[in-house]
Amino acid sequence: MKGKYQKMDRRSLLASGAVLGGASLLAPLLPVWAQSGTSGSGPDMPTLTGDNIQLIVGRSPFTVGGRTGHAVTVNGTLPSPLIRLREGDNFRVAVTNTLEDEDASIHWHGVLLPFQMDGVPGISFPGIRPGETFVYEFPILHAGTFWYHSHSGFHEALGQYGPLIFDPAGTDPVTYDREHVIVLSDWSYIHPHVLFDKLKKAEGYFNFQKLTAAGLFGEDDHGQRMPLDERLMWQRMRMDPTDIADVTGSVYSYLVNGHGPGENWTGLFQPGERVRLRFINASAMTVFNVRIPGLPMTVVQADGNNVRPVAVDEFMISVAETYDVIVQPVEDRAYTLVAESSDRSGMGRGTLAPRMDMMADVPPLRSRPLLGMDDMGMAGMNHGATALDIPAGTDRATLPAIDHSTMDHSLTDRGTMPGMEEPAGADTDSMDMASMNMRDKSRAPPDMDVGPGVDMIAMNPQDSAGKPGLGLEDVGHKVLVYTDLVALSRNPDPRPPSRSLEIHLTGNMERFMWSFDGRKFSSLVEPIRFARNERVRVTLVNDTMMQHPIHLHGHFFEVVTGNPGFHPMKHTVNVLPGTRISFDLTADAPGDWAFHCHLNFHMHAGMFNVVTVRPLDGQVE
Ligand SMILES: [Cu+2]
Repeated sequence: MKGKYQKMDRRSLLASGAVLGGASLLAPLLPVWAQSGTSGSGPDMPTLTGDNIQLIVGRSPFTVGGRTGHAVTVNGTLPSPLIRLREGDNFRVAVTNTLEDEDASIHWHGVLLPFQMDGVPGISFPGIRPGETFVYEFPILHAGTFWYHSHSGFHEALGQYGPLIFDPAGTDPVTYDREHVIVLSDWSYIHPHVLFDKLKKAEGYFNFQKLTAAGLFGEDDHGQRMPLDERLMWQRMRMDPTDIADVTGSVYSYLVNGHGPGENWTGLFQPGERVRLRFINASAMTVFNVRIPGLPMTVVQADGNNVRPVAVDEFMISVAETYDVIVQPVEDRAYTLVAESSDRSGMGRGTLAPRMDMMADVPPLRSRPLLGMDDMGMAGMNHGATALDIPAGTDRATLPAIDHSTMDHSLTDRGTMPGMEEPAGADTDSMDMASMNMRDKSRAPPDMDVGPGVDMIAMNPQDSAGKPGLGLEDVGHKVLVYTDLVALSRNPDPRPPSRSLEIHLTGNMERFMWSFDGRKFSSLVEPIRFARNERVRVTLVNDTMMQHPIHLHGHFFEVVTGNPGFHPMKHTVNVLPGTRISFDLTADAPGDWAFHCHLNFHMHAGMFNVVTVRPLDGQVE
C-alpha cells in the first residue's frame, strides 16, 4: 500500500502511448470527455482505468478565446483526463513529473486513503521532484464524484485539475440514462504569482466594480441604492461592499470543461432521458452560481456522498465542492448551462442539446450582490431602537447619520487616517458602534492571535447552514441550501460529539492576510490535534467579509443541519461572510492531514493548518 518513487525514462513512457488518457496528439488539447459535442461519459468512452494508470505532469499550451497561454497539465490536457474506477478496486496511479525545475504533486480530493497517499508536499509526502515518478496505491473504499489536482505551488491555478469517478460496487441508487462531467474553473493569462502579488499590494485590485468616487456620489445604480452615510462607513473602514471575490471576470475566463463562454461546450442528450450531471468546481478562486434556465435540477449527491433527491432551480457551488444533479429534458430543444461567478463579474457557459447545431438564449449577468451588515457578522444587532440587520429591499436612507469622530482603529494601523480620532465614548451612533465593535479585539476568543492579521471579529455570527449564498437571497426561485441536503443513508457514527472546538477564519482584507485563529500557517504553528476515533463538533466562525470553502483532507464530516443521523457528509464546507457553521467529525483516519481554505490564494497566504490524528497504526497511545 506504500507509495514508491521510481525512475522512469520519459521518452519510452511517451512512446508507449499509455499516457495519453484518450486524447490524441492531433486532437485539440482536451480529453475526450471534455470535448464539445460529447455524448457523455458512458462505459464506452475512453477514460483512464485499470490498475496501471500513468499520468505525466508537464507544461502545455492552452488556448481559450483565441489566445494561447502556458498551462500545467496532466498528459497534455486541460482539464486533466477522467479517471474512472470502481469501489473495491485497487487504485494504482504512477505520476511522473516532467517539469524542468519544479516539484509536482497530485492530491485526490475527497478520497479516503492512507495519509501517505494524500499527495500534499511537506505534509503527507515529500513531493515529486523533476524527472521522478511517484506511485500512488491504495484500495478504493467508497463511490462517488471526486476530483484531483496539484497541491504544489500554483499548478492548480495553472490548470492541473481533473475529474475522478468511483462507481459503486453494488447498484447505484441514482438511476440515469446518460451522464456528463461538468468541470467548472477559472483561467487567467496573468500568471498566478503576479495576481497574488497584486492582491498583496492592493486588495480589491481586480474589483473594477467597486464603488468608485463617482459611485460614492450617486452616479451609478449602486451609488444610488446606498445612502451616503453607509457609503462613508464602508469607505472609512477601507472596505468595499462589492468585495465579493478577490479575483474577478476582469482577468478570469470562466471555463466549462476547458471551454470559454464563446466556445460553448455542448453536451448531447436525447429528449426524455434522465441525464446525470457531475459538477465539480475546480476553480482557484471562483464560487459559481449554477442554473439551467427552463430545466429543474434534482440534486442527488454532494461531495461524493448520496443525498435524498432535492429539486432546485439553482445552486451555489463553492471552490472544491461537487454536486451531482439529475435533469430530464423532455423537449427537443437546447438549454443553456449558466455558471455565474458569485460576484457576477462573469459567466461560464455551456449548452445541453439534442444536436450540435442547437443553442439557447444566454441570460445576461444579474446585478452584483452588495455585502451588508450580516456579512460583517452583525446580523440582528440592536443598538437602542435601530436594528442593523437590514432586510433586503429596505430603504437604507432611513438609517441614522454617522459621526466621523467615533471609530476604533486599535486593531489596525489606520490611526494615521486624517480626521479620525480615538472614540470619545459619548456618541453611540449605531453604525459607528458597529464598526467599532467589529474591531474590538476584546471580543476575540482567548486562543486567537489578534495582531495585524485580524481586522475584524464577527460580533454575532449566525449559523449559515440554511442561508443561500451571496446574491441568492431573493432570486425568485428555489436555491439549494445546506439544510436541504439529507444523507441518503444513516451517518456511520451515532455517537454524540465528546468535545467541541471553535476555529476562527481570520484575515486582514486590506493587506491580503489570511489565517486560522489569527495565525498564518508555518511550521511553528501548533497543529490541530484529534485523538483517533474521537468525535468532535467543530465550529468554524468566519471573522471576515469573504466566504471561505474550508476543506479537510482524508475525512468526511457531517455538516450540522438540524437533521441528526442524516447530516450531509462533506469534504468541503463553504462559510459565508460573518457567519458560523458546524460539522461533526469522527477522526478515524490516523496521520497528518491538510486543513485549509480552498481559495488558492487564501491557502497560499496562510489560511492552512495541519490536522493530526493519533495514534498511528502500530503506535501506542
Ligand atoms: Cu479563504
